[in-house]
Amino acid sequence: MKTNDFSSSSSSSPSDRRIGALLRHLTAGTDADRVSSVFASPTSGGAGGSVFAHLVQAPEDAILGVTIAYNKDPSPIKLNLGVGAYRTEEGKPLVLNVVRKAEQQLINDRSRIKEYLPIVGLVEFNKLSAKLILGADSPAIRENRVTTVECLSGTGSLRVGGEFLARHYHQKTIYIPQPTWGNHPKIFTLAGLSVKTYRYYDPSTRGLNFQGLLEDLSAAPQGSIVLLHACAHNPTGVDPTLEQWEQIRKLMRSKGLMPFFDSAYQGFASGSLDTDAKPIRMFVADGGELLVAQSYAKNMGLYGERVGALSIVCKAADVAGRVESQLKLVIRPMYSNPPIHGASIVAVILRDRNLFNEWTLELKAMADRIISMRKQLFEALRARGTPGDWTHIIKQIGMFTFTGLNPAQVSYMTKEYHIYMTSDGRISMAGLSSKTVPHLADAIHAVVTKAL
Ligand code: KET
Repeated sequence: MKTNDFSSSSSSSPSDRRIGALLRHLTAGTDADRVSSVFASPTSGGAGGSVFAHLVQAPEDAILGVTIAYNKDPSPIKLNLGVGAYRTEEGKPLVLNVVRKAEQQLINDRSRIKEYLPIVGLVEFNKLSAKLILGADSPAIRENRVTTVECLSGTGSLRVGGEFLARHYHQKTIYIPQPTWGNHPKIFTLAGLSVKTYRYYDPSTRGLNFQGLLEDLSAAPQGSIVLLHACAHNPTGVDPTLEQWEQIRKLMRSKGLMPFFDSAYQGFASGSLDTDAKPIRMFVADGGELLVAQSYAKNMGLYGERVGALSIVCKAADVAGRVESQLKLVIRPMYSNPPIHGASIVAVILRDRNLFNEWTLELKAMADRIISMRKQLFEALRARGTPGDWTHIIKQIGMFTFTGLNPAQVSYMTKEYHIYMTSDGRISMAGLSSKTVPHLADAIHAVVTKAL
């Protein structure tokens, strides 16, 4: 088990840890002189110079920076497989039909106003979101043991949940899988938690390192927080089986480890909303407590609307009420209250049986298109006789394939083929189409036969 640089002592207070993390963040990659210049007199800008002149250029984000590089490329054959955002067969972003219908309904309703929402967001949206993830018949919902707050998509939900735990939970360490979505360590460190990793992926099998996972969670201190990808693990596309989830659940409950689920892809893994929520529901069914961060970015295509929810399942209704009161104290100074539009769209779709059914069909169509891209890419490599075992392309689940290509190979593919992807070799299958599969297969074939 590894402790990363970004983690800090678990004995300091959340605000100390946050300040420490911010300092490390600010001074990363600088030498001692430059570090001290951060604290030089703020008015020492020099003759007409800026007081910010000492700033070093920060690198672009490892995922979102790929799109920036792609946008700058004038090549007509360029292909963006970086960010996890769905594209149609024509390579275009998709606004779901149900979303258009819901928006029309909202616009036609002249009684709608633009007042502030409560700190916890749109209450109907919160109730419907809890039902969507925990199941309509969830005992926790029936017993009023769940509190749900609308947050700024998945990222905001993780951030609010992280800060709530840093303030009120007795253990300040969160274990995240190795590897994981690149924003996780930053979100939780800045929320005031210490971040450690547990083994997850085995590059030699391109599958789950289940033994390593169990060993690391067994060795974690009693009560530690554990970040779990609910489904469609990012970036590996490797999920535990339901039997493995059951073993993880038993182990975690026996050690009082606190599950914090990140559900950014509900419906995208299997095509079914209920199937993809099963691991979470297994943990709810045992009566224990947990957190879950939900995002509607991918499954409703509401990326830029920033709509998501944080639910905390508690053991008793009175506790859930007090938890909610404390969540409000986390949210109010952060962004006061969440936006109204995206949550209203989701509420319209989730409350209406017809729209809901239509949504599930559109979602299934997106998931199916991704699965068909997996098959096409696999076949294209087979047809080219590309050396190596590529069955992981069809075995992995969700939006991404973790190809196993190394950073040198990725950069060659970008330079020579104008194919953009994250340097860890992750490709967004949702960005691929039947027309672009041959180009990608040519590039992969070239790069693996080149021995870069
Ligand atoms: N969790 C995971 C696992 C995740 O992959 C993402 C986004 C999020 C949370 C946050 O999504 P939000 O838009 O805040 O609801 N991942 C894709 C986009 C990004 O990096 O922001 C990606 O990995 O490409």
